[in-house]
Amino acid sequence: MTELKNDRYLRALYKQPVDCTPVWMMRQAGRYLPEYRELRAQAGDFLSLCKNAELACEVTMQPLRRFDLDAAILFSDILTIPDAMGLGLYFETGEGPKFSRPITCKADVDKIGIPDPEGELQYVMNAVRTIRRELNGDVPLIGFSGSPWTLATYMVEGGTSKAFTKIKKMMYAEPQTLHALLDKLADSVISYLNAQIKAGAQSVMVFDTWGGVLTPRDYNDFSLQYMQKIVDGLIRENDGRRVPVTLFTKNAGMWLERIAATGCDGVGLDWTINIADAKARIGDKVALQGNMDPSMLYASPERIRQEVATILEGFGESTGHVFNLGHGIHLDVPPENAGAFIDAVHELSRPYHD
Ligand code: 1CP
Repeated sequence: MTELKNDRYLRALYKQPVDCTPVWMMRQAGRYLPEYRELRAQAGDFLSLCKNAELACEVTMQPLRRFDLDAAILFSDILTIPDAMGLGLYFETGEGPKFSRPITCKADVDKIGIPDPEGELQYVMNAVRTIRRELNGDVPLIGFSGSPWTLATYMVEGGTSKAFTKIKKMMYAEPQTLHALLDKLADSVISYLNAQIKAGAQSVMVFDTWGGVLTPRDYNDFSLQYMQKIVDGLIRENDGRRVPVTLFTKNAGMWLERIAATGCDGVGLDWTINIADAKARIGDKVALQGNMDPSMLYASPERIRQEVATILEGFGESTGHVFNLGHGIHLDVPPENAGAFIDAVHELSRPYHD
C-alpha cells in the first residue's frame, strides 16, 4: 500500500475519524487561475492540455501549490469518451464543447464501439500515472467520468443544451435507441474508470450534471439505472485500499435515498438542499460531499467563513463529510477567496472532530 501523507479525504469517505474536515473544489484547476490561463495560451487549446501528460499534470498541481487542498483531481474532461468514440469533439471560443458528428439515430449508436482505455484514451491513463508520480503521496488523486445520461446529452444535442429537446425526443419517441446508447456508455465508463484506478486513481467520481432535468421516473430509467451498473462494475479495492466512488447528480435533492441505495460511498450535493436534511436522510449509509453555493466565493472572506461555519454546523459532529462547492468554481472568482474558503473549512471544522 502506498503511504499517503494526507488521507483525510479518503478517511472521510470511509467514515473514519479525521482531525478536520477535508476539502477540495469541483473544477479546482482552470480558468480562474492566472497560471492556468498562461499555460493554456502556450498550449494553444484545452484539448492539447488534456492530451499532453506533462501539461495535464502541471495543471492538476497548480491549485495544490496555492491552496491547502486535501485531494487532487485529474485534469481532463468528461467528453474524452465521446471523443474517443469518433464524434469529433471541438471547442468553439465562448460556446463550450461541440461535436461535429452527433448521434441522431439507431444506426449511429450501432456504429460506435467501447473505447480502449489503453488505446484511444491512453493519454488519460498517462496523465494519471504522471500525476501520481508528481504527487508523491501528498494527497489522494480523484479520477472521474461523466454519467451515461450526461454524456448522452452532449452526444445527441451536439454540444451544450438548455432545453434538451433532441435527447428528450429520442427518449420518448425512440427509447430503445437511447437505452442502447446509454448501455454502451455505461460499459465504456466502467472500463475507463477501472483503467484510471489501475493507473493510480485512488477514488473516482461520476458527474451527472444533467440528471436533474428528468422526471422522477425517467431519472431512474435513463440515468440512475446506468450509474448503478457502473457502481456494480467498478474495482472497489486497489493497492490494499478501498477505492471510494462518489455519485453527483446536480438538482437531485429529492432523490437522495435512491442515489445512496446504489451502494456508492459518497453522494455529492449541490447547494439547493440543507446538508443537515441530507445527513438525516442518507447519512447513515454514505458520506456526503458539498455543499456551498459556488457563487458564495464572490463574497467577502468574512461572509465566506460565515457560510462555511453554517454548513459545518449543519453537518455536525461526525466524520463522513467532504467539504466542496455544490458545483464547479466560477471562472471569475478571485483566487484569494478560494484560499480563504479552504482555510476556513480546516480551521472552523477542528472543534467538530475533537
Ligand atoms: O480552458 C478552457 O477553455 C476549457 C474549460 C474546461 C475545463 C478547465 C472544460 C471544457 N473542461 C475543463 C476541465 C474539467 N471538466 C474538469 C477538471 C477540472 C479540475 O481540475 O477540477 C472536470 C472534472 C470537468 C468535468 C466536466 N466537463 C463536467 C462535469 C462537471 C460539471 O462541471 O458539471 C461537464 C458537464 C463538462 C463539460 C464541459 N467541458 C468544458 C466545459 C466548458 C464544459 C461545460 C459545458 C456546459 O456547461 O455544458
